[in-house]
Amino acid sequence: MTDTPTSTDRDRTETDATAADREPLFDRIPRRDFMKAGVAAGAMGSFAGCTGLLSDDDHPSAADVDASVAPGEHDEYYAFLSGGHTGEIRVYGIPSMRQLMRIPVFSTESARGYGYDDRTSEMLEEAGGYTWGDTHHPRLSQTDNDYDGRFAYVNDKANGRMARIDLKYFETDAIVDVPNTQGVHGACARLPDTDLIFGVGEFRVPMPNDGRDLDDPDEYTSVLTAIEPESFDVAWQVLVDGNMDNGDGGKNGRWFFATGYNSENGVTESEMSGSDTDYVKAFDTLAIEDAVEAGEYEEIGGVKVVDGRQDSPLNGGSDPIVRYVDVPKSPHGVSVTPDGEYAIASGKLDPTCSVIDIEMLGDAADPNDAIVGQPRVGMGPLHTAYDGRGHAYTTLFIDSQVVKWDIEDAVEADLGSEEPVIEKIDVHYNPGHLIAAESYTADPQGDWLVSLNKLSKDRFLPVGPMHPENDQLIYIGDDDAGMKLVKDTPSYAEPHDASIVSADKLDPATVYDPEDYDEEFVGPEDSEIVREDGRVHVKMYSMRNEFGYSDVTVQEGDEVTFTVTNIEETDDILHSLAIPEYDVNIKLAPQETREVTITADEPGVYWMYCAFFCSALHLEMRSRLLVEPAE
Ligand code: CUK
Ligand code: CUA
Repeated sequence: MTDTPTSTDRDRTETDATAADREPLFDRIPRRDFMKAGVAAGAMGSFAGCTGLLSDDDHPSAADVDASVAPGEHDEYYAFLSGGHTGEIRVYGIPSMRQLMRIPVFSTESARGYGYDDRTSEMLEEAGGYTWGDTHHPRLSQTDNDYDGRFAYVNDKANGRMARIDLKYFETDAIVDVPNTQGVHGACARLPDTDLIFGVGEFRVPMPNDGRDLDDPDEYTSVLTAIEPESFDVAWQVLVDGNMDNGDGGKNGRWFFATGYNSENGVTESEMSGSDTDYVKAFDTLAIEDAVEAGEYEEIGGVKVVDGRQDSPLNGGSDPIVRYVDVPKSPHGVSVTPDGEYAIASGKLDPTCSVIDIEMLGDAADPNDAIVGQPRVGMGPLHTAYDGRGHAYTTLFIDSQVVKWDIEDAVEADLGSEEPVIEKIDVHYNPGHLIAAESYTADPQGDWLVSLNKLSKDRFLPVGPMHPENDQLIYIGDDDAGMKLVKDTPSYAEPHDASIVSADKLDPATVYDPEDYDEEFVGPEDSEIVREDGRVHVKMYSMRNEFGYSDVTVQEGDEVTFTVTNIEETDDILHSLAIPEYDVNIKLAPQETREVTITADEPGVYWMYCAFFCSALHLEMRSRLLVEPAE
């Protein structure tokens, strides 16, 4: 198929819209509540006549594409997927779709001892002490609009937090509990050099949320939060009208875009659905920084908060700090094209995507003039990714498809035209995000795309009423042959978004560098037990197949700190210190030191053991904690 479809192509796709292999619409109605029944009914009304799709027969078979990665071979890409309400990040290899690692972020995780040693439990405690989070949008740091392999960032939609993951060690190293906000949804950065991280506040709450204005929703607001990437402190916030949803940074250091719903500032669904339009908010971050510099902020909850609401004086002049662009009701995803020219917002409740010309936005008297294209792509468009060849790929939640369309054709076509649509492929089923290789950079790779489908239905062996989701790998590297579905991958609830980066841009360490952490490295000659006033400090090493002490005796009531080093220098030889009935398991990778503090309040014998299978004598690798009863 050519880039510009002929009318014959389109006629054929429409004929196939009711192919027998499609499920009835009601079976495909989302289990999530954000597509309301009324919308679904509307979708049903327009379903028969409007949606185009290629049947699977129109696509070359997946067997034509080699996505195999032989045993022992490495993948070409890393994918970082959010884990949703597991509170973690998952690392996959692409194209194998093998899960390589999980990185706990907002929830404790015992295999890593995350939240079990003193350092990580203090980090989680200082970040609010919650035991779970809801990660949606993992983004990677960039330099000059390309991945630099240093950090990943992700939001916590549940508790209004943002976290940073150090990609040297693939572990969470900073979390900020964002003040004045509840529900940080979108997460991304100011590019080209990731010099600010943004958390997009979703739920509107009183400012500050301390008991005031409880039932006075007119006083609720939501905020965009800018975070310093190094210190991970909040730099400033901007108050806006309406809820916000997703976000993406422009490529040239100035703009940041956020979709939003509820421009009505309502609290019930019907109150949020009155208007025909909502906003894409375009934040002029340089103008905001000028306002902060000039002292035009109010300090709330310890943060400099700038007023970006529509009636704010800062939005009154010719250089408003936030431009409100009217787009059809409740847009969901927004992403900036690789060339930085357009921000594309997906319609969700409307079958179009809105193409916003970023340069025009800065100059136009009316921000709505910057909408230069609005292709009709299909039902329930949620998110858009790019291949670097001028094509956009948008997930269609209601149609259960990915649609490929031409961005410049969309700018040239009339608003609402289907002309820019090149092809559609079925996915299984109801996709949320999709991500193409390096889509968020200036230079996407254009070969692989992953559709993160919410429902898998009958695609896998049944495992009870909670089904896995289905992440599908699609090859997009051949514009003539069209998109090809290559692989189904079941995934645990629930990935929302992902970033895919070329493997050669990351350089993870394979053993720890003791210089990188504060805990004292304990070699064999450093072993000691220091006792002082009811406090016991046990410093010991670990190696195959022993701990530095074969037993440690303390008194009931002692506060005992273990500082334990894995002195192995060999890759992949992990130990841990697990203490039964004291809720302790700290992971120790080669050259890693961790500390954990317990109160020895139960007299008895406790077999401290190593939980990683480290050698043939792994089971023998243990030590006794002897807690003597108080007199
Ligand atoms: S997402 Cu967070 S509701 Cu479409 Cu970016 Cu899933
Ligand atoms: Cu060390 Cu098992």
